[in-house]
This record gives sequence, C-alpha cells and structure tokens, in this order.
Amino acid sequence: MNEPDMPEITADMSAAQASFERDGFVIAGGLCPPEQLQRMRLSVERDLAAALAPVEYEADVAYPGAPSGREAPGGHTVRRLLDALGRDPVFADWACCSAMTRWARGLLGTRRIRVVRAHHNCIMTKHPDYSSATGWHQDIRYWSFDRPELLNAWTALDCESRDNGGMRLIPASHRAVFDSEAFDTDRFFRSEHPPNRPWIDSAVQVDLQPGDVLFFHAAVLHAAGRNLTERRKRAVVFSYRPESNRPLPGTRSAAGADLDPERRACV
Ligand SMILES: O=C(O)CCC(=O)C(=O)O
Repeated sequence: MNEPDMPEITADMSAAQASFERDGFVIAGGLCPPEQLQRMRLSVERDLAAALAPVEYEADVAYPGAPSGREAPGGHTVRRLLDALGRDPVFADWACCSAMTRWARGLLGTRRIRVVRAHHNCIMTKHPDYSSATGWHQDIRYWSFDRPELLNAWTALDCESRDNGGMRLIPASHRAVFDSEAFDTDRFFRSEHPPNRPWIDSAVQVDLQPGDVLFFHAAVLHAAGRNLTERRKRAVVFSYRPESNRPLPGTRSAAGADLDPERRACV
C-alpha cells in the first residue's frame, strides 16, 4: 500500500520515472486533450495580439539573434507571455488538472506538490522573423530552493523540431558535477571548454507534437535554436516542486505564493 504522501504508481508511471531518473526528462505524448489545447491557443493569440502585460520581449533577453533593443526592427516581438497563472484561468486549469498533476506527483515522488509562481509560469513563443537562440543552461542556475528537486512541464501548442527552435537536452546532465570552468559568467555551459564537448555531443533533439508534454528536471542542460520556419511556435511552461522543497526566504524564488493544485489556492 502507498504511504499517504506517496503518489499512486502505475506501470506506465513507473517506466516514466525510470526514464526521468536516468535522463532527466521524459515525454508524455498527447497528454493535453485537443479542446484544452484549443482553449489555450485562443487565449495566447488574444494576448499576443494585444501584447498584454506582463510580457518579456526578445529584445529584453538579448540572446543571439534578438533585436538590439525595443526600438530596433522587431523590438516588440514577444518572447514570453508572463504570469500564465494570473492571465487566464485556462492556464491554471491545465497546470492543476489531474492529467498534469498525476505526472508531476509521479516524477517528484510525492502527492504534495506546488505549482511554482516565480519561475516559468509563462507562455514561451518563438516568432519567425526575430527569434533568438538560447545557449546551454540549467534552469536552476538562478533559482533558490531547499533542494534541487524541481520539475518543468513544457506543453507544446504546436509541432516542435530543430527547424522552429525546438528543445535539445543533454541526457543525465541533471546528475553531473561539472568543473569550475564549465560555465561562463552568465552561467551558460561553455561549448569551447573541452571537457564540456562530450556532453554537448550527446545532446538529443526533442520533437514534439501539439499536446505533448516534455517533463524535465530543472538541472538538466538544455538549449534551443531560432525559429527558421514561417510559423509561430508556442508552448505553455510550468514548474512544480514538492511542497516540502521550499523557496529560500528573501530570494526571487520566494517572490510569489505558489499554487496548491488540490485546492487551486495560493499558499
Ligand atoms: O525556447 C528556448 O529557446 C528555450 C527556453 C528555455 O530553455 C528557458 O527559457 O529556460
């Protein structure tokens, strides 16, 4: 029998847990039903058309390929629609639904989870003309919690592949210990550092279909290129933590009360 705090573990979840433990990521194919996908797409399109705040522009991230400033051509290309949980209940519906939380609970190994408000909690977009590339990094580089036990859930609203800037991940990098030269001053994983090369050479491109959810550990190294197609790419991204893995007081990670998906309340 499961402990009260332990999630129910079915055979499919047990296999997913094993992949996640080994590689640091796993894909739940077709997890998001078409009606829910369509509701989220409509909301994203409405907010993109109005550039409804809070948003982050490509020009703000200043990654390779980004416009040089908000006044430059393409300077108002949205990179992220921020605060998904606050902008439309359709996103909290998805973050808190039983399909998503069953996976989050299974991969985190506890029934008691929270949806993190301070990190991700956004819609990532990549537009054809002015998209930028993201270098190799671990999401936890600027996150502050008791433990590095954090799970990202990336729901594809469109097909994702190398052509449109889909994700590449480095299997098993979430468990690696890297030397002191491995990261640059912005904490990107340095491709010119010889010991990093075998890691980067082992990266895998993740192709996603609309409705697929890529779950990945917040310490797994990942990167993504520019969108070289003529169509926009959109993904809804949330992070989950065990209730017991608390943000450190006074840090950015503690900036907002996290969401209890059971009660749909902030705690
Ligand atoms: O879509 C991308 O370029 C990657 C985004 C990403 O890895 C991040 O925001 O942490």
